[in-house]
Amino acid sequence: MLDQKPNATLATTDLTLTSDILAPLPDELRRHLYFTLGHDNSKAEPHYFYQALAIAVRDRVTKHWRTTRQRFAATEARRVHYFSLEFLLGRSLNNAIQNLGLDEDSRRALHEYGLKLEEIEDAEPDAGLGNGGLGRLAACFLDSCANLELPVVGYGIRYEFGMFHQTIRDGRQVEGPDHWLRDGNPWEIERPEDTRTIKFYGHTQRGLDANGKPFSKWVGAQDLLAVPYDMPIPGYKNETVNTLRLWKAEATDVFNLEEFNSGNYPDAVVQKNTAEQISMVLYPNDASENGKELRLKQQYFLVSASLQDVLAKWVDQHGEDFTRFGELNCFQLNDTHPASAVPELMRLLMDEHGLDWESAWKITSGCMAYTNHTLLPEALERWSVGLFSRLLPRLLEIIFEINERFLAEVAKSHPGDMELRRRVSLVEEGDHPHIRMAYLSIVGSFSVNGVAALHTELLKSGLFADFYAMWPKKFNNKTNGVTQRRWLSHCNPELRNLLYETIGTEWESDLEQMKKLVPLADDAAFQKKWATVKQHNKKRLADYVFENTGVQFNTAAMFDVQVKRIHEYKRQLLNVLHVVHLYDRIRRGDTVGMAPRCVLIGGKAAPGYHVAKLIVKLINNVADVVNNDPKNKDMLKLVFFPNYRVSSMEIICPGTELSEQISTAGKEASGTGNMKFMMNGALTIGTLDGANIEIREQAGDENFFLFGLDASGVVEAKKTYDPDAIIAGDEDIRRVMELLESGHFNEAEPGIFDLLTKGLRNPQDQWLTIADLRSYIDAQAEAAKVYADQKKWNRMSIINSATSGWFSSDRTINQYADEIWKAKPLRDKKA
Ligand code: B1H
Repeated sequence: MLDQKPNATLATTDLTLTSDILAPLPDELRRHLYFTLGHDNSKAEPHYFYQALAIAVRDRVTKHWRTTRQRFAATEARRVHYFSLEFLLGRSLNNAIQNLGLDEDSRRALHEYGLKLEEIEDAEPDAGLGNGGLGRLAACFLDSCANLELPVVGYGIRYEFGMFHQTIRDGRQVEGPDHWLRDGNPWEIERPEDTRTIKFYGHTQRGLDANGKPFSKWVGAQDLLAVPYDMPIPGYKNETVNTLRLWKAEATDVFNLEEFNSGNYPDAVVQKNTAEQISMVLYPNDASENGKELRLKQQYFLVSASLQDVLAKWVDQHGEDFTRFGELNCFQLNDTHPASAVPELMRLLMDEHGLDWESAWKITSGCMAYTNHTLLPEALERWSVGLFSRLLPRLLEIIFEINERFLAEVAKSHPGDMELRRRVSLVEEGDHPHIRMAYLSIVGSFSVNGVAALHTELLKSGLFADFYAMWPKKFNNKTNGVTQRRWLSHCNPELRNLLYETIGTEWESDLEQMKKLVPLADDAAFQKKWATVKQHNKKRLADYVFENTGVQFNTAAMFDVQVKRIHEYKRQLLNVLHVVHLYDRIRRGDTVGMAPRCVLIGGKAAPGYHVAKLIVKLINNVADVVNNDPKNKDMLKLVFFPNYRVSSMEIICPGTELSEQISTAGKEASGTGNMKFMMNGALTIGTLDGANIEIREQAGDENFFLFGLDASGVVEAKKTYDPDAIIAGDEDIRRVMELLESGHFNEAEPGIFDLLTKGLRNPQDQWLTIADLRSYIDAQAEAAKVYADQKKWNRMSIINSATSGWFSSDRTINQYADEIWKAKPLRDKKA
């Protein structure tokens, strides 16, 4: 079946040639189906076609992967290592097909079997190795780094189970396991030769070396293995393929053998399980306390394996000379989750490579960079000193010494200011002292960045003000972005084609080109095409909603969407209150000026977050009542979309008209869903929070539905907040609360929502939902009014897409590369 080229033989020793003997894609598909998977092609399930096509495409990726590695190895330039506990990749097949320009070939190959590419792509499970925005950001960043040909490697954990699977039973969230690797993963290659050994527990021993210098050793530790699995990250049509290296935990053979020989076979197996637990499951908490020993183990496991990996490659190339290590390496820490990289690099440089403290510190603090993603106090990591000393005794020693030296400096620069020293100490004192991981990251890094302009300002003026006063130059902003290859080109093929015919193809690697649409915003012919595309995407979304919920969306109605993790600060409750308000109006017969709406809410609640789970239940109950009320003749629909994930956003965001970005101002660091919606022509209704502010700046105030308090207004309002008075003084709001509190949505289960309604009425309510409700209702009415004028709406929609260039992760990554990493693209000079 192989295309026998005369000069290509499998016996060749030049591996670069083997890729040239790949047959045309249809032949490769057949070969893999038949030989690799052992299937009779006439009866195979879509799943096997997916596998076969994925392997065939991967083989083509492999060629560029090898040449990229060779190119990087041959160049002396700063390498970047992106450390993250999460990489929310979603699906890989279409991404690879698109980036390698294999779309037509793939379709042709499947056509022979009467199959469509889309059906086959649906058989791929999402790689859900992340919670939400932070994990998806890491995935978008890898895509942009490959697109820009930057020498960046992602380092993470190969969780056996990703983000849990969510189903809804009786309106409540039920979690199920996400065994995404069950049928094998064609996108990974195991690299056992790069296995690293990781230590836990034990204790430290102090002594004097031959020169009489004191040293400390980590002894009596338990070992386990970190085995790397590499995933290719293809760049967009540039023959660059970068690497995401994910570690799997395994027990060491030595350990098992000892137990086995002592006749203790069951114990050996138990040890193996304990070791493998470390990479077993992603913690699904998103921006709130994890606090568990296993989580700290995961963090250190990732950090130690990755640093050892980088150091081993350094030593291969440069021997034990670390003079230029800091100049040629940079570690970007995705929040504090990998913050133990600071003491671990110190340990490796000193204990394993013999450097003294000063040299090790100069290197470490010169190559670590830290990104903060949240101001929420419950998400700021603090690890108990007790746990740290048990699990990572040598690291704790190093952290204490970093702290001592740092506080001595503070004492010198601020003599007598004990209060300052207490505030900035890496150790929070008390009955149960804790390590403040954010402070450790700041002290150990040369760069600290926030993820949107407002967020960075709030870091500087609030949370990290003392550190900002000490080191103003360390602090910088890098507003988040998303990759337009996935979030426009791939997920919205009809819009992609319209853009191709209107402004060409350059926007795929330079999103600022979208500006060329601005002059067309009022062009009647273009508006018509624009509206037709949106209409088709709404149909696609309506079908998807029907398949997943049984609820039929009317495609003539406004599609109003809020998808993100369920969290009080994101205020899904505010959205529900508005829906209840519309429902109340419909029941009163007051529908003048109301636009028919289909409201979709989706997202996962952390399994232990009771209030968030109750909000899911409320959404489902309200949906049930609203959708089945005979008075409601298709004016209003509400659905809770189950198991929201990357691949569902790919269908949801092109079909969305109104994007809900309604967090309490000052709480959402950036948001990235907001950017995906904007690119796809949705209008935003939102507060002045996170990147919403920049979205409004780019699109223009007149193309954004603004409401609510701003961040300083929130601080001010809290002082005198009286929700009961607001409710009593506003007839619409009073009626909404009455409906909720009368049990109208929970007749069979009285009282179940009391926690929520009491929370809304609580003067201490942190999220100020009632404070913003009037303003929100009015902004929603304004949106409905504009929606009635489709010419105006389409104009605003076009302007939003046209001005979304700033929100490409290519722009973000260019800024990281220029301003933090000092990394240069390794251009493949094409002939
Ligand atoms: C964000 C997290 C997060 N901020 C802890 N913080 C986690 C914190 O498992 N944990 O322990 C997981 C995630 N995630 C999000 O980051 C912000 O809330 C968004 O506003 C932001 O857009 C996103 C990317 O910067």
